[in-house]
Amino acid sequence: MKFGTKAIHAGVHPDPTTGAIMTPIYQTSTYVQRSPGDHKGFEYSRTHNPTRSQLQDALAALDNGKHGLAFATGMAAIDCIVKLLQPGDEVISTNDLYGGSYRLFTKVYQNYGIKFHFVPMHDMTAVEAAVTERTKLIWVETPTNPLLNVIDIAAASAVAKKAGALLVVDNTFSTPYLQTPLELGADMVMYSLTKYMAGHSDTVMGAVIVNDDELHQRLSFYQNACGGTPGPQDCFLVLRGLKTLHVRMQRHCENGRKVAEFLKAHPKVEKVYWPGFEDHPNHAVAAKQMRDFGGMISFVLKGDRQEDAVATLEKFQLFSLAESLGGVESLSGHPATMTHASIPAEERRKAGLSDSLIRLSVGIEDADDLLEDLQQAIG
Ligand code: P1T
Repeated sequence: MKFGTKAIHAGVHPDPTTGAIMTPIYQTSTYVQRSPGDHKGFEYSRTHNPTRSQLQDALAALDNGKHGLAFATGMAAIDCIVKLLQPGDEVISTNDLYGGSYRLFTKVYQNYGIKFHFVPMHDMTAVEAAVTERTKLIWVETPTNPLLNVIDIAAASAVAKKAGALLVVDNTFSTPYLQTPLELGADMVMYSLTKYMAGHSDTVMGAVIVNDDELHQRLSFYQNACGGTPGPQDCFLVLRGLKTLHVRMQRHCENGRKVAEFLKAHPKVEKVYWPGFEDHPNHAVAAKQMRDFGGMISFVLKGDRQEDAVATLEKFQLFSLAESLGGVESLSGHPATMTHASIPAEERRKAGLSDSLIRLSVGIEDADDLLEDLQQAIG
């Protein structure tokens, strides 16, 4: 089955009692048993819920994976993955990543005796150099948030296999429409479903997709034992969003290209970060592992001054200034003070993240209106 058909049909089925074509919202905490242990596969909604089950199956199908696990937020999904580790274990992570992931790693799990190495992962020799006999997890985000570096998933998988470590790919920016990491050797794919997957800026959720049965069992143990599961209403909203994922992503990519090219040609713009450009340092890797280049773009104005970036952000009319990304509406952001403020300034600078960087999530509005808004804001 092709992607667009799967987005609409995979994992879901008409309700057996009424024939309802849309998955019902099973707003229930518990399920009646005929005799102790004699039930229909559902005992308690933290553990299983039919709306969540259909979403999990749909998510697994889109990533060509075997098992899907849904969480209350993207951070809860990341938290569940890190729970696979023991004190003394080491993680190698990209040094350019979502600020909340960095905060969870350094401010929470470092206190539990897990060591994190942050390296520029688009250079695979830096990853190899950080491997020790304690390396248990390799954390890839690609393209990265917010600098749009592209990490070679197949190469990272080779390093992980040699080290005996698990490879995770945070696929939030790409979605399975653009990239399917399990097919490139990743052990786990992780999502903030809040973004493109749900797609309408109306819910916060996360997911992990895996192939391996034992890994799935370990993760579902933590999903239930720790309890970071989503409610059925939110699962329904993501299921509804997934049905248009391919159509939305196609337009995000088309508009992304138009916005990236407009910015690159603008005399007041110093640098544009977008993996679709042939002169992007990782373009060859992006062209190899992605089916298109997405709608996330970052840029820096000439002069590299934070006050100019702030003035531009204040002038946007259509690119609303807000955290998050991946919704139908265009958003703008200032990573240094918003999404990446939890990364110390020195670490941000080392990763190449300027305090004057502007991040855009290009929506699916008419591209002409988006370009007009950029023109009036940049001047
Ligand atoms: O916000 P939540 O659903 O918990 O997901 C966290 C998360 C994980 N991974 C990536 C790559 C992300 O971008 C995020 C959340 N990011 C934003 C809120 C943002 O504006 O970048």
